[in-house]
Amino acid sequence: MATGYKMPKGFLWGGAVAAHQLEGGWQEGGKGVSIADVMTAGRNGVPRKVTDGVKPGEIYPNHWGNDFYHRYPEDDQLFEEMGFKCFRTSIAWTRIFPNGDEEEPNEAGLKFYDDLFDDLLAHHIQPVITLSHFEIPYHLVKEYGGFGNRKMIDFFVHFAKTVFKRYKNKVKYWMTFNEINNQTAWSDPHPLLQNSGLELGKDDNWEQAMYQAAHYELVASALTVQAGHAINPDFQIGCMIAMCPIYPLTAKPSDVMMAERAMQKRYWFGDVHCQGEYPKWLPKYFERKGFDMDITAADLATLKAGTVDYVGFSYYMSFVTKGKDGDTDYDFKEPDDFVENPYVEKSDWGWQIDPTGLRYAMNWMQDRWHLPQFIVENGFGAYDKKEADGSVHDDYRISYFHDHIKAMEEAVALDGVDLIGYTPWGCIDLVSASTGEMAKRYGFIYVDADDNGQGSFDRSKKDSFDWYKKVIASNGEDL
Ligand code: P53
Repeated sequence: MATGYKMPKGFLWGGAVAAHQLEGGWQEGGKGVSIADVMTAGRNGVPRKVTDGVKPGEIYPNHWGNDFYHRYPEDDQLFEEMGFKCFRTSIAWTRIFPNGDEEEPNEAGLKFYDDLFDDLLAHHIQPVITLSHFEIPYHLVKEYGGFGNRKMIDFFVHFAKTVFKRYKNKVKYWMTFNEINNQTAWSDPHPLLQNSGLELGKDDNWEQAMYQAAHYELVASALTVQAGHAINPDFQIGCMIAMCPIYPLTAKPSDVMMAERAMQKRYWFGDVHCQGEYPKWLPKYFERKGFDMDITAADLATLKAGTVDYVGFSYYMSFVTKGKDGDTDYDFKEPDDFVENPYVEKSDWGWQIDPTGLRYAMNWMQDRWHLPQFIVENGFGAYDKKEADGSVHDDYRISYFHDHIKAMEEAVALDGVDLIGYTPWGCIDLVSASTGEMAKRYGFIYVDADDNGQGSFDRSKKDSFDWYKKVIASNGEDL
């Protein structure tokens, strides 16, 4: 029965992952150590730690991931069977530049992605590539302080140009920095470490450091967009925003004002990426806070000249905030100023489930940024139970996808949002970014491995595999 709307012709149905969360092979093919390789395993409610190098006795789940490095031919076959038109992954920076500051790239690393992309293309699946997905070379963090240092712009642009030239006939869709805006959150593991590689604790003024690192990343992104278009004018180069709309708890004006401030603080990154300009409130905020920022006139010209072609975004959940009595600055701080939404359910990890929030966010972005959109992550992390016969009855996941895809299709068919494609997160089980668990599973494909890397790593289909296959086969009509 047709319960959904057909998506436009050529719509890119697929799946999404990131190199460090599934490849494993952390020391193979000359790969260097990335920030993900020094992150220990956490658990639900127990944050991961970043250690000073790889320490004996600690568990580092990204060292093995789901072993995609060795098994991708089998996985690509399964993706084709589901009907994938595209597959989003990242290029591990440390496979190409093991330390990050080399002049010459590592040929074995380049060859790995050549082979992977060729295999995907042979299965009629186009690669969609993130350049930086929480994978900064650890050497750049230690020696340069990550994106707290302006030199990082050159290292990143050199990396981007190298892979643009190498894969210019294999990859069309690119993104610069994964979830660049998650750095605004003060939580464990701190997204600043994952994203910008800033060494926290060294800097008393973390907030100023965050804005400075973000600025250098935005300049690097803008230079990358320009370089990419010069290498291949057909490239589509997007940003990647973690889209979690923030609602006011009530109609009380101070709640509404706080929610607006919260949205400004999470989404100004998108304003710079898409419009090439800082929003008006931000210089005022820097001034009020006494932040001493290194933002030059040349940087501002670069930002203007390097706006993105599309908005890539993740959507998992929405948030809620409320105003504070007497706070006329509405100085929103995440996550302290979040409150629970009494109207929605939550996952086992406390992520609020809100399909309408996806349609709301798509409308909000279309009206604000006026660019094509690409949903490059969406999904439901859950504990799965593998039955004795090998099956996994993940009806909760099917239900999550049903409701979110329906909301997405309404945004396209009824609201006119310009959407390129949809790639659910963790289409094959992989290591969780926030907790390092395998047990927080997202996949249509089950991987037999536990949090300590024990198991056969064999692949099998969950019930959601056939459900998603049917959705793709009907181009979104049959949900
Ligand atoms: P995990 C926070 C909020 C929303 C998305 O997350 C987030 C995060 C940071 O964890 O991350 C994205 O694995 C990210 C992926 C990540 C995925 O969402 O913590 O781009 O790398 O795996 C899901 O459940």
